[in-house]
Amino acid sequence: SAVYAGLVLLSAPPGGGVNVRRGTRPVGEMLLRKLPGVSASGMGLRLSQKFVFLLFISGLVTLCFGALFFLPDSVRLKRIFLSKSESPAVTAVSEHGAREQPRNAAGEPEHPRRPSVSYEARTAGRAREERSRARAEPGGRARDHHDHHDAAARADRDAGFSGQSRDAFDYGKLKKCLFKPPLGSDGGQPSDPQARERRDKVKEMMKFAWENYRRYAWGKNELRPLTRNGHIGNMFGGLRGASIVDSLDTLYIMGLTQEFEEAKEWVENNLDLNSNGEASLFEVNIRYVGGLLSAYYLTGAEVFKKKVVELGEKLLPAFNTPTGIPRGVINLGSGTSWSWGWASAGSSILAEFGTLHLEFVHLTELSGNPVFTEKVMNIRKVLNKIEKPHGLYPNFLSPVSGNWVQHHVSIGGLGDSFYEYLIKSYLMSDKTDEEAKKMYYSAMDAIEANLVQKSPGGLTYIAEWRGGILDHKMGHLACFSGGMVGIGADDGELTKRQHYLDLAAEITHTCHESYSPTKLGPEAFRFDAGAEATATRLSDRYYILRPEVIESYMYMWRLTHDPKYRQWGWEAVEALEHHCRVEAGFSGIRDVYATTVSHDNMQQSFFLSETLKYLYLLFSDDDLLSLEDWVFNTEAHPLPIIRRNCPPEKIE
Ligand code: DMJ
Repeated sequence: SAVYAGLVLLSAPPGGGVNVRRGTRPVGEMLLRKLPGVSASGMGLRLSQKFVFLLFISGLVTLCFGALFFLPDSVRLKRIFLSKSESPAVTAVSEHGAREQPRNAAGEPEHPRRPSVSYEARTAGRAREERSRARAEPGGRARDHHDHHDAAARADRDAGFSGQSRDAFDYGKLKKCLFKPPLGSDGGQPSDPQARERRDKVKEMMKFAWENYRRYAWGKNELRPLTRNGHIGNMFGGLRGASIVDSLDTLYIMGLTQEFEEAKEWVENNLDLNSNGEASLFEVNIRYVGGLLSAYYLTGAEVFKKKVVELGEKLLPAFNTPTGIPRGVINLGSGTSWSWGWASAGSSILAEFGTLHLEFVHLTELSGNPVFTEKVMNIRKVLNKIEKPHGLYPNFLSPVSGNWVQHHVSIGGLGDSFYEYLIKSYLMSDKTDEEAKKMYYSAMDAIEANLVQKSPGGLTYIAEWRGGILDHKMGHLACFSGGMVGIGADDGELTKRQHYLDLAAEITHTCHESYSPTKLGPEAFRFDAGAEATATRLSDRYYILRPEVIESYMYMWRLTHDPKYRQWGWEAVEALEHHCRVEAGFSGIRDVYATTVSHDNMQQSFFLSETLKYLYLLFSDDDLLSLEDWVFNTEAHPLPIIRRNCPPEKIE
């Protein structure tokens, strides 16, 4: 190598008798010939010439050392020169986006190495050392309770929840540290008889949807209720049973015990993670990873933990890009990943790579393996570095250059759950993740300054932004934002808290307005050419059993206890029963304005995981999956707030 040649040259005996040769000519001689006024023997150098020569050699050495950072992690030289603790904790981000991912002989991206045992042991060891050092410090105990950035916490973060091996996650401690039992004091049974009756109705709907799935589509991803068969689709690669995994926690909280046991047994014996096929990283994460995590946290059954960590590891190759921003599609069998064909210029989608944080942090908690958290923290790092037009986050980003590809901004599809995960990351960290908090509230400022609008009829809505031009439309997906702005209200600036709560209520009201006349809402609605929250295009009039509007009702109910939210939720129940219930399940409809209903023959898995769960929670007492203890992922799977220290009153 050049370093080696340089070192040999420096130690060459007079006369240039070096032993590194290219052909028959000594390398030292060849180099010295290039320097004007220097004889090939290298003797008789003037001081200035020696200086220039040394400068050249030291530049070369620095260059070669710097180049180590660009080598794949597996290269031996790198491991010798840079111990793991010194190397960047995340997939390396080159300043110039120049680093290519390691590829195998066939030119396909290499599978990431499983972190070696010695690395895990080293990290855990470091964590233990740091913990005992922190505790030995005077005043350390008091700080333990209050300073979330102390050495012990840092060490815990590095090594996972326990700082021990991957099997050491302390489920008992987690349960003890909750403020409320997950199912509340009485399964969330409401004292109000009307709410109880309505909740029972929702439970019956879940039972009906489940039984039909079980009868006609068992093991497939979704039920086709009109044709009474199963649907596989192309979102989950070779994975199957999306409706089963998505339903686990809903069945559990509703007390549908036998159904839950069947679902659990299927996961144990039939959920095959070694499957090939194109899977959406985002969909697999929110439905499968989210569903399995919740099932584990609610029940403590090891099978869910084992499966979810295994699945999480299979998602990691998607992050092998020059920036560490994952690509959207992954083959879980081969680890090959690529971008969606429809995404402009091979870009990754904000709502996809921005909706991994909650699940990946929990994968680290359960496995003790920091790699999951490192991957999502790197996404943050890239996003924080890049300039944002008017403080806004466009929806398309190149995983190669780390630059925005298009200036389309939306709080609906393509952008939505990125914002949701910022505030939820903060809440899930027990309000210690200040970076997420800052990002969320700055994004909110930009959204309010550029996108929030009032219609001529007085409805508040969030428009889309295309390179500075507003598109006065809101998607059904964007209606989750009522709930999001609501749960973020309390931690905003003191002077803005009431404003956020008002904004949340106004958005939820607008979305409710879009739910007419069938009391079900279109996929997108507009506020131009005289439209007031109505779909003006035929192609926007469908409703596929989506949850977002009901999700906002649920949060707004919990935050305000204004009875109108329960009333609006009940309207939706009646409309679902009337328009979407068919003989063998529930189906989406093609036109929410049509008098004669036309069904789309699909019972989406998110109907079971989200729509029915949010309705059930809306009619339950607040202590069922209390917001003090749980944060819902974007597929409504509850994940516990991570407490480094138990609330004082819970310490025995
Ligand atoms: C769900 O899979 C999730 O809520 C996701 O964030 C958006 N789309 C669907 C429901 O509409």
